[in-house]
Amino acid sequence: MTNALAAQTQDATAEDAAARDLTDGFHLIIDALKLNGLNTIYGVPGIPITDFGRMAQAEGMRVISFRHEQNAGNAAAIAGFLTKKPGICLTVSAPGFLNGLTALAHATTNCWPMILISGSSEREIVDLQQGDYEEMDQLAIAKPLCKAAYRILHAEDIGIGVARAIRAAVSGRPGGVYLDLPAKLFGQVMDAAAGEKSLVKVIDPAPAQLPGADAVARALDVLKGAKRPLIILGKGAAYAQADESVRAFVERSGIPYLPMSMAKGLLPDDHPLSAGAARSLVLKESDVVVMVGARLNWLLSHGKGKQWGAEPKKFVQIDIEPKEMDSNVEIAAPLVGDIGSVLDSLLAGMGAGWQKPNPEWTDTIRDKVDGNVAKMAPRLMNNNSPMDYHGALGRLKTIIAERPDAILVNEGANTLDFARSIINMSKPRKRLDVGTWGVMGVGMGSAIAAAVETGHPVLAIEGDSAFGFSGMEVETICRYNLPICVVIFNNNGIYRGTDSNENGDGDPATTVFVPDARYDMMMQAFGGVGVNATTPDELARAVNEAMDSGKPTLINAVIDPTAGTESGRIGNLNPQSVVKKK
Ligand code: OXT
Ligand code: ADP
Ligand code: MG
Repeated sequence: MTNALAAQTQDATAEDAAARDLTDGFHLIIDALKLNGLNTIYGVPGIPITDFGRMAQAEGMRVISFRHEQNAGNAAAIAGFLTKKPGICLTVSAPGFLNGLTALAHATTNCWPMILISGSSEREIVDLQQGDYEEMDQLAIAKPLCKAAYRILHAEDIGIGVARAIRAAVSGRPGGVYLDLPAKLFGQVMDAAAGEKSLVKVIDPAPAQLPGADAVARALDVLKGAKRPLIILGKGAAYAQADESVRAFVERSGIPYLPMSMAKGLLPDDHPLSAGAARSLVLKESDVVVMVGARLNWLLSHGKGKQWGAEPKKFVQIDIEPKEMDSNVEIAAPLVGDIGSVLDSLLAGMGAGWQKPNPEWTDTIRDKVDGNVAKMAPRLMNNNSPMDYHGALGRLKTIIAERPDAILVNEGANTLDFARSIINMSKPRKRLDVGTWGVMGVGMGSAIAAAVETGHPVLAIEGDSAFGFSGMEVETICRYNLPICVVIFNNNGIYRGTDSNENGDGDPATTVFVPDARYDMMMQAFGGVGVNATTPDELARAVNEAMDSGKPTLINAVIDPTAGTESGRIGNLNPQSVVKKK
């Protein structure tokens, strides 16, 4: 070895040693996330977080790069719902942050844990409003739209900052948390040993919350006095992963249950106590209603009005959030606690002498369910071309029944409402949809997170409008080769494809799209499988093939443009104009 080379080698070793003793913001954030079992990031790269994404990937994290932050955020939100751990979304400053913020607000509204981590510009310049690159006071903007918002300014605070974010996201009522990381933080250097010591592994992030004995006794008293009791299961019950307790409570009590949309499958939809196909009847006729992780919001007409019948009802409500009680109507027996603990306490209190409801009540419900199911059955068999919702969904119902582990993603208006009532779910957390806001655009993000988090095949049933909000992510699906089959219910528009513009200026009506578009070709553009299906049989063949092969697939399902109705089943929420047309 020449002297010069030996000297060079020595320098390099000294440098390596020095480097080994130091760490920086980049690595501390990665280490803090990994220490807490958060190993997947959904995001879009760019200044100042490009290198962070690269390093996270190099350090063994799964980093899924999207085409738009809102979709990455929706993926993180649904990852939170599926795993009970905060889903992580990573965005660049100002515009990227704002793109992710809708998803953070969506996660908060739905009570799902998520952390939006965003890079931000230089504090000194932002605070003096001197016009930095992508300048924005992101922390202030995020605060009203999420459960908690924090900023970390110093590398030694990263451990505590990440721990705070995790605890805020998952404890109590889960929700979205914003974590602001100014660009300068990433490069801050500190001693590696001190850095390691500064990290925090969050112990018991969502502690069990037991209800008081008096609250349990009160609830059981109310239930014992019921003649026509009903259980409503909400997506909080699905989130809680207390599946055995939910099943035991329903079956031991013998009380019929109504699943909210994302609670379908907690018990199989064809369970003898399911009142899903007798919704109107049970809401109207029940006298005592036990809410389990469901809110009395717009989806349940706020617990009052015509839908709930003339007789006053008594509500028992199980929720982790005390403020939820009495939010819309009086709650006769509030049970504040986590669903598993509360249901187990109720089960213990029911004892051996528990009286199941009078068969007159359960038989009436059974008759209604059987009647409604029988009425729908023949419509699901049709092989019409162009397809209607029933013919197409009838085939997809069979496919989901044959593949109980597959995850169903669903958005649209008619596409959503018909699929919800037609397709039975048989396992918990297998149905992912538009949630509390009825928001379009969650489809591809949800599908990607479902595939990434569970490894199971995903069937995404999408209205053509709904799909358009996140459609570019088909490239992401192909890039990561995910087992996702997207079926677009293409009826040429929003609700129907038949509207015309009464102005006569030649512009299309506001609710219609390019007729007979071939969405399948979008998938082909990125190397996936694209199929145009014009009959239910063709559709079934293509979906079965996709679910068997696991290849990224998009099926353009040609639906009769006249088949849908305005706003699906919630047309009543549209305001009406009193001005007569000229
Ligand atoms: O008991 P009764 O007799 O009443 O019968 C009920 C059940 O008992 C029975 N049933 C059954 N019968 C037989 N067999 C079985 N298995 C069975 N199961 C049930 O069926 C009926 C109905 O049951 P269901 O569904 O349980 O009950 P119901 O009464 O519908 O429940 C009430 C609700 C409120 C709980 C329910 O309707 C619900 O969950 N609704 C959610 C609705 C929703 O969120 N919709 C999405 C929003 S609409 C609109 O806003 C859209 N936009 C605007 C927009 C949005 N949203 N977001 C953003 C970011 N920008 C803009 C847009 C752009 S939708 C939309 C696009 C639409 O176009 P697409 O092309 O995407 O879609 P298409 O419409 O297909 O064209
Ligand atoms: P749905 O739309 O299905 O009716 P909501 O989102 O309205 O459901 O309600 C979910 C409820 O579940 C929220 O009020 C939330 O506080 C509650 N919740 C979430 N997780 C838990 C849990 N582990 N234990 C008890 N309640 C929970
Ligand atoms: Mg449509």
